[in-house]
Amino acid sequence: AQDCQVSNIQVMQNFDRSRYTGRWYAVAKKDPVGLFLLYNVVAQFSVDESGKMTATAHGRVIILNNWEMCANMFGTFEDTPDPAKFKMRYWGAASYLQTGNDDHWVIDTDYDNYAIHYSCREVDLDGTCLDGYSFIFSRHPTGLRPEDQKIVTNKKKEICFLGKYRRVGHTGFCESS
Ligand code: AZE
Repeated sequence: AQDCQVSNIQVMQNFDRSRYTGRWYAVAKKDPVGLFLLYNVVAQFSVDESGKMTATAHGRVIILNNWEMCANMFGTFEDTPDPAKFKMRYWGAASYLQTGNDDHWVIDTDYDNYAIHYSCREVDLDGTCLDGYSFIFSRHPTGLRPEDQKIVTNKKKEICFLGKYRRVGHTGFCESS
């Protein structure tokens, strides 16, 4: 499916949220319109006793008046009929950070090395994504293993975001917050 229709995007089959838990380093991102996490982006996924998925994320952001800071963010996930598609409600530890309710789709993951995340915020009249974002996550802060790069490139193409990603660097700067 490469017609770029959001409704045709293939997601991870039989997604297992418990294997997805733990720490993921963002190694690349496709930005949405507006403010977004810049670099040092690390996400931590958990599943509680009732099976509900939650996450925290931290990363460097620049807020409105050019102020650069580490953002501490929280997310809760609402299940949908597709186990790899969630609705994520998110907010920041500080009020001047962002809040929202975004789609959160897991496109592909091997749980141990890489994961491809996708979120379309606004679907265009023709069914393609007008405003969306995506993270490429790795279990390793140093990046993707060479053997995973081909898979990731193919998936970027499938979600029609190929060529729209930037690398996400890691200096460890927001880790202690
Ligand atoms: C995500 C996965 C883990 C939980 C969360 C995520 C997204 C966070 C944002 C944060 C934006 C912050 C801004 C602050 C000024 C997808 C990494 C919460 C989208 C723009």
